[in-house]
Parts: sequence; C-alpha cells; structure tokens
Amino acid sequence: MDSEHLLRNRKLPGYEDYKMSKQLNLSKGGANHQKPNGKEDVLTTAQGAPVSDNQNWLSAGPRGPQLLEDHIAREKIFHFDHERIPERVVHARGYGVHGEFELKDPIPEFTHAAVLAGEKGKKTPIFARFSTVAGNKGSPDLARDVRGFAVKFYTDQGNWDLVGNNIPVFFIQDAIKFPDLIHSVKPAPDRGFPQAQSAHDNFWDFVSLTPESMHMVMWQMSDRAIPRSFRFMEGFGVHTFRLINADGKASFVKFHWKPKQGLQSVIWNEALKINGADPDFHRRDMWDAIDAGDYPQWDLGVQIFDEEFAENFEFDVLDATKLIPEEQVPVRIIGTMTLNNNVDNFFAETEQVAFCTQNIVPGMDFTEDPLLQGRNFSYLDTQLKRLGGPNFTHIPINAPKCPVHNFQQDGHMAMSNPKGRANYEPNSWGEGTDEDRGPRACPDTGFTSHEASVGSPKIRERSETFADHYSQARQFYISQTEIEQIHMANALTFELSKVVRMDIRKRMIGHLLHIDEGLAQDVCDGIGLAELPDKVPAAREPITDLAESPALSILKNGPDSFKGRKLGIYIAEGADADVVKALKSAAESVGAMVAIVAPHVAGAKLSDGEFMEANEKIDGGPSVVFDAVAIIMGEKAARNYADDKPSQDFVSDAFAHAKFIGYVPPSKQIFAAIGLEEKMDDGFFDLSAKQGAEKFIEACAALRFWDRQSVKQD
Ligand code: HDD
Repeated sequence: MDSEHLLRNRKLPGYEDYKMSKQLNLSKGGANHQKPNGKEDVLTTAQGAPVSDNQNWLSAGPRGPQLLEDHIAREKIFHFDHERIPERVVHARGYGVHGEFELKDPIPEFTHAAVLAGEKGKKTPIFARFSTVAGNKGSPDLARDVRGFAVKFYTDQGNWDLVGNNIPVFFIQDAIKFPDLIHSVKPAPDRGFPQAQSAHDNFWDFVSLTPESMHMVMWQMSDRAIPRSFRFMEGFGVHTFRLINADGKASFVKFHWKPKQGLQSVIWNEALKINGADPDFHRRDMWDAIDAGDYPQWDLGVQIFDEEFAENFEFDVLDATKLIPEEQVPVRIIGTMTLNNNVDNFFAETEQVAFCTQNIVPGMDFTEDPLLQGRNFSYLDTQLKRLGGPNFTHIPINAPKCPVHNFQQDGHMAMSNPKGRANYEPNSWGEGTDEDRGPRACPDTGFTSHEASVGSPKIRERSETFADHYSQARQFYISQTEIEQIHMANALTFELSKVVRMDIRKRMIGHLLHIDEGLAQDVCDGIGLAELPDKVPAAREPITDLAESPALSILKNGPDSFKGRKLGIYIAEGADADVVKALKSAAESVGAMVAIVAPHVAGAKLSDGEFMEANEKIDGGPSVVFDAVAIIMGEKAARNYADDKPSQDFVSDAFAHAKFIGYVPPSKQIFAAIGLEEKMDDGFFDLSAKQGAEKFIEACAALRFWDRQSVKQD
C-alpha cells in the first residue's frame, strides 16, 4: 500500500464523511426491507431487523400478561429510558443555527489565523448557539437574563470557539467565584424555585456582597437582558484575547458581533406576557426568519490595541468586569456572519454541540485574565459529564471539518478510529516498511503560545488594578437615553421588590449610591423605603468624569427600517379589503413579516366578500408577540368585539408597550370601550386615510412611539 493511501485511511472522518456514511446506512429499502406500501421505509429495530407490529407488546393471549421475551418492545423501551443527557449546568436553554462567516477585511498584520487573515471573501462554516443563562432547558425565552452568544468556527486550522454573551462584561473577575454566582441565581436548593429569574434573595444577596458585579448588574437591569429576538442583539467575546502575526508579534483584541438588523429589546411588562403567550418566542423567531429566507447577519468587529494602550487605560484589560469604550478604541469590522440554515435535528446539533473557550487556532492566544483561564478548564471538563466521554469531538456537530490526525484512541463511543499499527510517537514505522508512521508535530504551522515571562510568587490575591467597581457601571448608566434609564430603575425596583430581606435591599441601594444618586433615589422610592441607606464602603472611589459612550445604548443604535420585524393585523368580518391588502403589501415591501389575527383561526370575510385566512386566533396571537399592530374590522364586528377581553388586551397592551397602532374608524369602538379614544396620540395611524398604510409602515421603522412612555411608571 502506498503511503498516501495509508494516510487517507488514517484520516478521521469529519462531518461531511459522517453524513455520507449515515446516508449509506440509512439507504432506502434493501433486500429484507420491502416497503409496506411501496412508499415508507420499513420500521426496524436499532439492529436493523424489520418490525412487524409497533403497537402491541407480545403477550400470552390478547388479555394475557406481557412477555419479557419481546426483545423488540424491550429494546424500544430501553432506548427511550436513556434518551436524556444532563442539561448544561448553565445556558441550558438555547437554540442553535448553522451559517457561514465571510472574511471581508483580512488582518494579517495582526494574526496568521487563516480564518481572520486569509483571502478576502474566504468563507468559514459556523454553528451559533444562543441561550439564556439561569433557566433550565424548558424555561421561557423572555426571562430577564444575560444571553449566551457562542459561535463555533470550523476553520481550516481547527475549530475556533468564540463563547461570548450579549453583554460585554461579566459578574465576577475570577473563575473561582463562578459556582457561587450560579448557585445564587439558580433556584434555591431547598425549595427548587424560582426558575429562570434573578428576582430573589439569593441572587441579590450574592451580588450585593460582590461589588465587582455592579457593572454587569447595570447591564442586566437594562433592556439588554430582554432582547426582542436573538437576531437583534450584539455579541461580545468579553475577555481580552491575543492575536499573533506571522512574525510572532502579539496584539490584544476584544471581539464584537454587531447585528445588521439593528438592536431591539422589549419592555418588561411585555416580556412577562410573551412568556405566557409564547415561551418559545426567541427560538420560533429564529426558525421562522431562516425558514422564510430572511437570514440574520452580524458583522464581526475587533478592537485591537497594544501593550502601551493597556498600560495607560484607566482599567485593567485583564479584568472581565470592564470594557473598552468603542469611542476610545474603535471597532474595526472584518467580516460578516450569516445564519442561513436551521438544524435538521435539535438534539444532534443544538443539544450536543460542545463549545470550549480553549478551542483557539494558531495565530491566537489567551491572556492572563483569571476568568478566562478558569473557563478554559471548565468547558472541556463539563463536556465529559454532559456528553459522556472524551470522544465528544467525534460527534458530527463538534467534529472539525479539517483533517484530524493524532494518536488519541478508544474510549466510549469512539467513531473516528485511525487505521494502522503506529499509535505512539516517536516511532520508526514508515522507514522502509509499508506501515503508516502516523502524524508528526510541525513547528512551522503548529500552535505556539505567546512567549511571556511568568516569574512571580504564588499567591491568592486580586490585583489592585481590579479594584474600581463603580466607574464603568456609572458610565453605562449615564450613556443611556432617559427612557432606558427609567427602564433600569423599574427593573431594579421590580427585582428588589421580590427580595424579602430588607438588609439586602438596602445593601443594594448602598451600591447604587456610588453609581448614580438619582437612580438610587428612584429605586429607594420604588420599593417604598423612607430614606436612603448609607453607601456601601468602596474598595476604590469611582471616577466620576468618564465620558458618555453612546455605543452602550440600544435606543441610540436602533434600526432604521421595519425590515425583519413582525406586524400583527387583527381582522374581523367586514374589514376593508383594500386597506388590509395595502397594509400587507406595504409591510412586505420593506421586508417585514405579517401575521393575520382573527376571532377564529379560520380567518374572516373581508368587505369584498373574499375570505382571508388567519395565522392566529386572537387569544393565541396577542399584540405582545408583534412589533406593531393594526386593527381592521367592519362596523358591526368592531361593535361585537368591543367588549371582548382578548380584543381589548390586544389594543391596550400595544398602547402600553408604546407600539405603533394602525386602525380604521370602526375599530375606534374597541378603543372607546377601554377608555383609549381620547388618549390616541401620534403613534396611531388611520389606515383608511390617503397613503395611510405607507405612512404607518414608515413610522414603524422607529419600532416604538417612546413619547408615550416617557413618564415614570409607579
Ligand atoms: Fe460559561 C456555558 C458564556 C463564564 C462555565 N458559557 C456557556 C455558554 C456560554 C457561556 C455562551 C453556552 C455555550 C453553549 O451554547 O453551549 N461563560 C460565558 C461567558 C462568560 C462565562 C461570556 C464570562 C465571560 N462560564 C464562565 C465561567 C465558567 C463557565 C467563569 C466556569 C468557571 N459555561 C461554563 C460551563 C458551560 C458554560 C459550565 C455550561 C455548558 C457548557 O459550558 O458547555 O462550562
């Protein structure tokens, strides 16, 4: 056998090879597999033996006891009994999608990683998984929580996992605190609740005793923690990483994902209702968008800086509770990720995907960030538990798409097994023998660590440079619009109102006093405290003159079109057909999705006698699941539904959530029934007016009519 042939045989199969072999195994029909109706495949056991009856357990007579002998039933039950694997200890609730990354502005001056430094236009397949942190696998999507934003790049030089969040900072500075942080936010161990929320004593007890978390807490209490959809949120690599170029020169880098769709969040009261109306709101949104060919895209940006910048920056770049304002180090866009393919099988792909922060490729390196270093241990370790053995990299979704050659062997579920005799190194096979000697390390192209001297005494001590816990928390707060600040005060008030212990509530306000006195006062009033508590002693006095950073606000960075958003049109008998059709086409022409809601799911007869089918019955399609709504019905129908609670809620919620509302004059009867007629403002659009539909859709680009909300809620 020639050596090329041997090498080919050694090649461990990647995803494509696996898919092919799967197709072969599952090839239709077969000698013993005659198709029952000439159509479907024959049902078989896991061993491939055809099954004659899948409904009745073998028994002694039709009413007799079931026989243990039934190997087919036993195999079926056995497999079912073992269907579950442990859910992720955090980020259990998630949704994965395939896509590709296109390199648009290569950066060979900073890195020799081919994925970032290759040819302009180079495409790399990716798999992205978005998640919440605290809730279990079945928890609702709209929890107030951080969202995971993990991307696996199947690069030519191995898998690169960028395991980030939709928030650029983290709660803690050192990984040793992670179990405590997560224990505190997860359900209390004695009672097993509350699920998927931070609004409870344990969480606020922990963070109020951990001042370093204050910056992240500000983000978590902002609208960032209730995104409208995964499609409308940013992603961040959080840590400072290193890039290494071909000459071995190192630079620091922070990674950013910028959604081309723009940023958008919902309002808390809306989030609570979405959780009831559609707990799968985020995953459904992603599935529907991709299914409809509206592929979401994010630009990948880098903030690159050198040792000198790091030395002079106000904070330590190794501290994951700090960010570098984009106004200080601009984000350079280097490529675009497009998500264009839904999974074929949720378990095989979304559930089994295993991200590891340690997965980097030549041309990159870690920094001494103590949170990152701890993560590098944790992710590999957790896969062993979750996926059951060291061969989780053989699972197609985790297998690199480049060749894999090494001497690792055996273990549970080994799927990619090298051939040949040499399973150790050094060896002298191949020298004058037919045997394949196996792979060898390559100093030129292999991964090399950045050279750094580490001659320090062993200590357990946090660096003094990590001690400022409030300055950037304050910077975040002052960078928000007034409406966003109001939402933050409301969120803190809501959460602390769920905290039973008064000392914890006060301690938390004692931190807010370092961040912004107005905010502290608002929350103090919100929870009904008679007077402000004392400030919590600060490890270091905050810097109060940090400049505002507009990049930190969602509303300052919103979209400029209604594209990708969803309009709910509530129709009923006699709805003006011209208006409905004009509105539908105006929305679709800007790339928005339209859902028709009606009193009955069958639909409703329009004014021209045509019957329009509905996507939702009004009870199942409340206005909270849409970005804007219109109510179009005939005179008589509007009179009928004026007293109908779901119809009233449709309008009153849309109003309360500052949504743009389209209507025709008969619909005003519903507005009148809930006392809204006299409150109709510039966020309402008469669709029967000239160019009514176009004007309405144009206004919807702003997403919300915030003027309606700028009064503080009690
Ligand atoms: Fe983590 C999962 C993001 C700190 C330990 N983490 C996980 C996921 C994301 C993040 C997005 C889900 C990946 C997926 O979709 O499968 N984690 C972060 C970020 C952090 C962070 C942005 C701070 C910057 N994590 C962190 C620390 C530790 C962990 C400090 C432990 C010391 N994280 C884990 C884990 C998980 C995980 C236990 C659970 C499931 C998994 O890894 O695969 O290992």
